[in-house]
Amino acid sequence: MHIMSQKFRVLTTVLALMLTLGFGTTSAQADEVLLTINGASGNPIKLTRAEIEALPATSFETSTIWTEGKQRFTGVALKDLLSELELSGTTIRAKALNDYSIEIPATDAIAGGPIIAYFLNDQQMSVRDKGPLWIVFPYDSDVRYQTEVFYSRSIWQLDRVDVFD
Ligand SMILES: Nc1nc2c(c(=O)[nH]1)N[C@H]1C(S)=C(S)[C@@H](COP(=O)(O)O)O[C@H]1N2
Ligand SMILES: [Mo]
Repeated sequence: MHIMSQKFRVLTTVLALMLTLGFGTTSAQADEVLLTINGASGNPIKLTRAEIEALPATSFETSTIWTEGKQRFTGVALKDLLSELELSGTTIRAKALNDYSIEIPATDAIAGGPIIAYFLNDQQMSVRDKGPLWIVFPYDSDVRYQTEVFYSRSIWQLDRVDVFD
């Protein structure tokens, strides 16, 4: 009887720990607002990690000037983000946590073009590793993307996007 209750206590403690360390952490991150979008409508759209991951996903492999060897990026294509949220405009101003800011012409948002990546090799990226959101182009697919103009549009630690004309 005594041994049983002790086992039960150990079991419930382990379960509680799993909930707080495992499940708890995961849902907190899923609920975290990663991106604030301002379009013509005026009301800012705040997207959590879960909401961003629920948008149509695109993956590609490419090398980059910031990483070694081929890397697999997964995210929402800029094109799909604009269409899913019904955002229109000629220009996308992207801003980073460190207040780096760059304008990306909406004409860049094409199929086979840039994505807002949230996974690098199927793993979340920490702020230290250019995450949690990083606009990446499929550099290997087009030499045009292997230029300073597109490197400058490859904004990491992205947290705000404004779409305007
Ligand atoms: N968040 C963030 N993204 C950024 C930058 C930056 O300062 N902060 N610099 C941009 C510029 S101007 C270029 S050319 C490329 C390359 O930067 P690097 O040479 O410092 O790696 O990253 C771009 N993305
Ligand atoms: Mo640059």
